[in-house]
Amino acid sequence: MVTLMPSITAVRGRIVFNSRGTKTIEIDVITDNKFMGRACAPSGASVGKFEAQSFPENRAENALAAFNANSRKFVSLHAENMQAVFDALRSIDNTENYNKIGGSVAYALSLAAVDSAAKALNIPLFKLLKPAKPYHFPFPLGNILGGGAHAGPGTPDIQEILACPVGAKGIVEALEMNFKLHAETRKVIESIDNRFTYGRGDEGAWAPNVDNDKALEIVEKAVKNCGYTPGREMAIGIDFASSSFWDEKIEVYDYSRQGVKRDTGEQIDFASRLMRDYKLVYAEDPVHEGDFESMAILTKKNQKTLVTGDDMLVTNADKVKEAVKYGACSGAILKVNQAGSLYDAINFAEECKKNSIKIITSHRSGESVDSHISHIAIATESKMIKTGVLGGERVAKLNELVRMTEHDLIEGMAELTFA
Ligand code: 2PG
Ligand code: MG
Repeated sequence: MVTLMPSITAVRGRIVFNSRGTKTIEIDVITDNKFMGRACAPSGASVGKFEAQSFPENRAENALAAFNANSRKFVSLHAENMQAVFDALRSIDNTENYNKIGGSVAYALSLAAVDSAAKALNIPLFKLLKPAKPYHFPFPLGNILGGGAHAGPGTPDIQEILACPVGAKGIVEALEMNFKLHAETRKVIESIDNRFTYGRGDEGAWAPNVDNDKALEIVEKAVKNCGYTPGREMAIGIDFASSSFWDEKIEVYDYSRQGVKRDTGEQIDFASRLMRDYKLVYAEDPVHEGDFESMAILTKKNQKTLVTGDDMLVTNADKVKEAVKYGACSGAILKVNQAGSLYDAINFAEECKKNSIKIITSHRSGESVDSHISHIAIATESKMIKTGVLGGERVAKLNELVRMTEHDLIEGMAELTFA
């Protein structure tokens, strides 16, 4: 049987709004005149220095204008061919960070293209991205309680305290465990603060007026109240996002909300203590994005924790090579929009796999209701998917995982052994 490759017959871009109400780029790709793929670029609040730049001169209008001026270059490409889309983007913008056309265009175009190709070929997106088994569900890493760049004054300096239901036997059970913990956490906060307003940050995590230590105690108590043993059925994780409170002039981590400053040695000790005391399964960006040496110390010292680079790696294959030289990470966040196009992100995933670094596919704090990342997580053999717990744009990704249980191609949960 001859399978004809789906060809792009039209593209269309527009400015829409993300979950924070700020402008972003959405692109439609039409394949074979009738199969429409659509993708909307997300955006971060804690942004790595070396990420793709979302918009030229930080204006969504400029990204749309650059896309419209070049849109004909994408017509007649094979929609499933990620490299062809990448090459066309690169013929327009060869800058390292996509500052001419905008990372938002690279993201939305490359995702919309494979979305339309999957529809034309009548296969699920994860199968288009990875044609052969094995396929496994990633563990949902849910943001339970947070602060930092995602919430206002009074909340913890630490950006995210996360839950990973490591004991779950299936994806639906895993999601239910995270929902239960999120609800229980609210009750624990109320029990210590009768003025708690139920405020939540950008990703739906509770944003109470507590310091970092109290925040961790609250989540640990909620885990126990749910009947789970921390680290056994339900494990805790942290995204420190420490670049956002690293003061490079005086070389200290400035926990300004708590009124504490830590130098590099103290930060390593603090992060290690939290990993040990709370049996953390996951620790993201415990030191700032440029400090590969300290990450290496933490990775070596804490082998039961996925010591993960986000701002440090910015979904960039060359950064992974650098990290490997130091032994800097055991885990790596994959966010397509940090890299730019899907092709860039898949290269990053290959580099991680080659070096046995575990992949965690992630949302951004500013999101849409798209659910492509649920497919990308499965196709890249991610161990976890970081998507938040509550909020329509978060639940959209989780519900896509639920729908995926209808594909008997997917064989249970990912293996979560670290050594
Ligand atoms: C992070 C992300 C997602 P942002 O730091 O990992 O949780 O946040 O999208 O704001 O960078
Ligand atoms: Mg992060």
